[in-house]
Amino acid sequence: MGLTSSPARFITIPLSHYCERARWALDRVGLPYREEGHAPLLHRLATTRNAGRTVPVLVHGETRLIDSGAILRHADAWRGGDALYPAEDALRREIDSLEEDFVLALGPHARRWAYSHLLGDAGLIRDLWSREVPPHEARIVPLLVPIARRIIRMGYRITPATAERSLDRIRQVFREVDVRLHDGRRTLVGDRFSAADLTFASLAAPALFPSGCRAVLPSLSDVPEAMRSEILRLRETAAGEFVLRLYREERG
Ligand SMILES: N[C@@H](CCC(=O)N[C@@H](CS)C(=O)NCC(=O)O)C(=O)O
Repeated sequence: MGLTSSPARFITIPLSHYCERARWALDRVGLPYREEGHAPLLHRLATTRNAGRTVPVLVHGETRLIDSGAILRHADAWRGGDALYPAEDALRREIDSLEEDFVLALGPHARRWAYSHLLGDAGLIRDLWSREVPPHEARIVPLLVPIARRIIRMGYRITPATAERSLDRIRQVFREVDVRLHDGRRTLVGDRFSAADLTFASLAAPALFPSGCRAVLPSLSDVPEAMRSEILRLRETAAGEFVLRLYREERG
């Protein structure tokens, strides 16, 4: 284990599923941290000061990490290895490759699809962006919402057509995971929970709202009907059930 004794600074947007990915890894290995949640846009004051742009950012002693994947690897190494990434080369390669797929083919699409539904409800967005951020930021959120909604729509290229395509991509990744789980395995790679399971479960969270997820999420009853019914459908797939189980059994 590392020698740094003071808690790491963990800079987040509490709603973010990439932050949940890193948070889960830190919790899993028991690396002490203090989370500093920020409202979208205001997070940049904290991330740019630490040589980053996006969240999550982890500042642990002299080490600054500006990517959730780097935080997972750091957490594993801090624990002495073999916690999220098995030492065996073949398993490690399989996990790396699955993680890359989820980061590229699931993460951005789950976010775009979820925002395509949530951004339409200004009251809901105000509430989600105000939770678990400093009070002075929460007070600014109502002023921020109109401009931030436009920036997010542009930045993540959210239109009805792209949101539909993103939903297709989510379903496709879920189908691939369904196939992998078909032989009755309990984890995606090898016979132990790994970074591949953690990454899939956290990046799928905006499409499943798993109970036990520590990212800020709306309650199912508050989201538009079209979103709710799709989440319920996805929860019934083998991949969806798998994620709900991982949150129950492994998020702890
Ligand atoms: N590759 C990055 C991606 C993280 C990411 O896309 N974070 C989003 C929140 S989900 C973000 O910070 N968006 C605000 C921005 O781009 O400034 C990672 O895995 O850490």
